[in-house]
Amino acid sequence: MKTNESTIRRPGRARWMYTGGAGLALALAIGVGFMQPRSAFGVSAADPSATALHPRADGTIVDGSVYGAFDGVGDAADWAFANTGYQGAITKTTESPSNRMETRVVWEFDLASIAQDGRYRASLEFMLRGAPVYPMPDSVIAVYSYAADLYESRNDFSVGPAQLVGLVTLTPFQDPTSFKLDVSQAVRTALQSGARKVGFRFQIDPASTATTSQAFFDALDTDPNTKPLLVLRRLEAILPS
Ligand SMILES: [Ca+2]
Ligand SMILES: [Ca+2]
Repeated sequence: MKTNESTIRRPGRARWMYTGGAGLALALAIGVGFMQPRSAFGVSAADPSATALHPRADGTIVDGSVYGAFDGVGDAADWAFANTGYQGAITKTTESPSNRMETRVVWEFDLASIAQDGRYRASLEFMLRGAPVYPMPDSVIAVYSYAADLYESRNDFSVGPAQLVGLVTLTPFQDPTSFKLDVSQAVRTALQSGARKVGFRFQIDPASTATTSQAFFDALDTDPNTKPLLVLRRLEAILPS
């Protein structure tokens, strides 16, 4: 569930209007040049009871379009962005029957340094912005935890077992917005099972009936501070003794 949301206003930027046609998939993919790397968080630096983890592995995985059958199975990893350092198009479009596609973004965290007793409250903190596409309905992003292996691979597109940890909604042209999801249960399960790693997959809500949905991470491969943070706080530092 969404536990917190605040909007950070950014300077105005150019907009464009979707007029249909073959350019849609490409425009959806590249976000029409609005990548704005930024340091989003730093939430935990001032809190001595918190541990903040950057992802150990991450990537954008695509299903469909020219990359393979549109069948719920990932066809390529870091599609289109491998040489740009760019991460982060969460997209699904079925408007064109001949060019259906979906991209999902995954983040995997190493919990090896975290005490295995699981006595933590954990939050996943991240920023998303809306797609610069009009008209487009609101995009509902589903965030799932899944069994991570700390490698980016095509099967991260759908690997399980996956558990829904929250939904967030982005409107078209929504400015970069910070979100925080409670992922305590997913982290506790990963620690107590002995796996000591956890992944989070961001994808368009499977229940959505929209023919085109999209939101973006503005994250850079070269700058961990632009990526989601997993923030853990010991329960004894939070709860009264
Ligand atoms: Ca496929
Ligand atoms: Ca993986």
